[in-house]
Amino acid sequence: MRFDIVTIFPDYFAPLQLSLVGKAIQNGLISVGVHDLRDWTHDRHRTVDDTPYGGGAGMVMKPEPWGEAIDALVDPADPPILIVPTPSGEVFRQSVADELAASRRPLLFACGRYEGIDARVMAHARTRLEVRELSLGDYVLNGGEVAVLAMMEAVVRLLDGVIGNPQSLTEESHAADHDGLLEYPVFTKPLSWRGLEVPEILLSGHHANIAAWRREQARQITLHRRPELLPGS
Ligand code: JEK
Repeated sequence: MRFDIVTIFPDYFAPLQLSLVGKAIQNGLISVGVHDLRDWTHDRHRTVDDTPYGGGAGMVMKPEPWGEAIDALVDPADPPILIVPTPSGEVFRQSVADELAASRRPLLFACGRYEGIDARVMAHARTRLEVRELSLGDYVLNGGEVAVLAMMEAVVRLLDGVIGNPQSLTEESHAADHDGLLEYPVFTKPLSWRGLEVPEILLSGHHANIAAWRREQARQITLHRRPELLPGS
């Protein structure tokens, strides 16, 4: 699967060489291009921003470099989904990660900065491409870069062959079994640590009782932290 990222901070994406996404690149399961938006400017100062029409604080990203970048990176024979992180986007949930991974389409990420990108860039792209304006969540970041790192990690770990142990994804896809509840707590060795013991039930070997205990723990945690996820709320 192909990923391209346009940003004024290419160095932000050095962490993609690490960990799971880095291994997926090394194994040839994905390929990633990181591109500096300023490469599509033509003035001496490589300007990417200007003052907002209608007034207001801050600056807005100019449309022309974005138009040229998208033109250069789109292969009409294999058109990407254009993903634009924005605080006003549809929330990026697991269901969105699932859709993007299943699409197998190339993903082209446009990282804005300042107050965002001139809206005509998205309007024009929509005439040729599928465009998704997505938000990581209800808080304000300074730009799209962190959102792209999170979205890419969520998509890449779903691709066939990326996770060494496919069982861990199979169990996740059974999340329906867990009624969409939050995770139960997990424990490993040692049995006693700083005066805290592993719950005895987990040592019993009684799988049905363990499953019932975990379901109840998940229900309690969900009730306290995310009551809106409980059925009938
Ligand atoms: C992309 C630029 C910064 C900051 C103005 C006024 C209330 C903010 C843009 N979950 C997410 N949070 N933030 C982003 C995100 C932020 C971005 C860009 C994504 C490009 N910025 C910025 C302030 C404002 N708004 C009204 C909200 C706009 C994001 C994601 N994904």
